[in-house]
Amino acid sequence: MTPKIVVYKKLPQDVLDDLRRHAQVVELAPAHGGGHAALADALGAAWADADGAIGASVKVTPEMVARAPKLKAISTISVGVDNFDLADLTRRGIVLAHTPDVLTESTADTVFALILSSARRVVELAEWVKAGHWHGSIGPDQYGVDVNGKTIGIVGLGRIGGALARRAALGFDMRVLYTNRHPNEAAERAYGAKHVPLAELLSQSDFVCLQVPLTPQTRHLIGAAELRAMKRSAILINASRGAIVDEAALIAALAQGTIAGAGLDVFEQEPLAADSPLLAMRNVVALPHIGSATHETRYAMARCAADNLLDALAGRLTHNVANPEVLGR
Ligand code: 8YV
Repeated sequence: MTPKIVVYKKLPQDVLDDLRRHAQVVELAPAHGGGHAALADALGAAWADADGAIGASVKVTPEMVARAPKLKAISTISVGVDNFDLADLTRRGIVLAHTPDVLTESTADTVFALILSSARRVVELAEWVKAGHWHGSIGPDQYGVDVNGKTIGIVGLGRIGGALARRAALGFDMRVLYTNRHPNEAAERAYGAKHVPLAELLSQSDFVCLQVPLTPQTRHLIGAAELRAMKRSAILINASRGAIVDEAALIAALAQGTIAGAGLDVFEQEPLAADSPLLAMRNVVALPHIGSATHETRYAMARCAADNLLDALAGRLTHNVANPEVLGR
């Protein structure tokens, strides 16, 4: 029996064609930014007898899953799996596959782009030049701070955190501190990374980089107290999930000078509201969740997710690839 697959994110044509060779495919690419509501409405009959689904950037709730009684597998085109209720999927015996590894290096590059552009005020000064303000040699008012030789604190030294540690230590001679559920001995040997409590990381780091998955335990991990524990000269970098930071507390901390700045690729609500106070702050670099957004990497993610789905439907992938025990390494 040919399986039925619902596709809810635009796929490269050759990947879609490949799926069509193995399954009946129904495309439900919601309008950009359609999100949860648009998908829930668009799912309708197509979802009710789906065997598999592939997509990203939309919350797939237990209520939606209950409306698809034949569902055997969901393949998310992302490494993050916070759009799913893992316990509910496990209880229903539904495989959830994700796309780790293929996006590690691109995402670590994005984190370093945030570090460098925040520290050296790249976005602000590029806009300053474009606005015609450059009339002579720049002065202390335009100076940034060094990245090389400074201390980076990586909260969550998993795949992306490890790639970040490599860039920091080998590329920028930085001291690497990290917190993690388990020590990462490979990073300690290769990059001199030091496993420390969060409080020590916050008080010692010039750049605090959040690289943990969003789980009930990491939601608002960084709040007012944690921001106060940081150096006043420190910069917070977040390219993992917005809700790991209490955004209201971050806005207050930036306004009060508790920390020096922030480089953000993710936000509690996305897209970020045009009237967010963050966008009026000179010491904030805000990006639209571009962590893995290169042509090469997004193609590799789509290819990986399609292969995962076909493997799961063929019974070659029979467990939750993304399960709580795996997350957070
Ligand atoms: C986006 C990401 O999800 O992989 C993740 O968890 O946050 C990003 O890669 C991407 O938009 C998925 O298509």
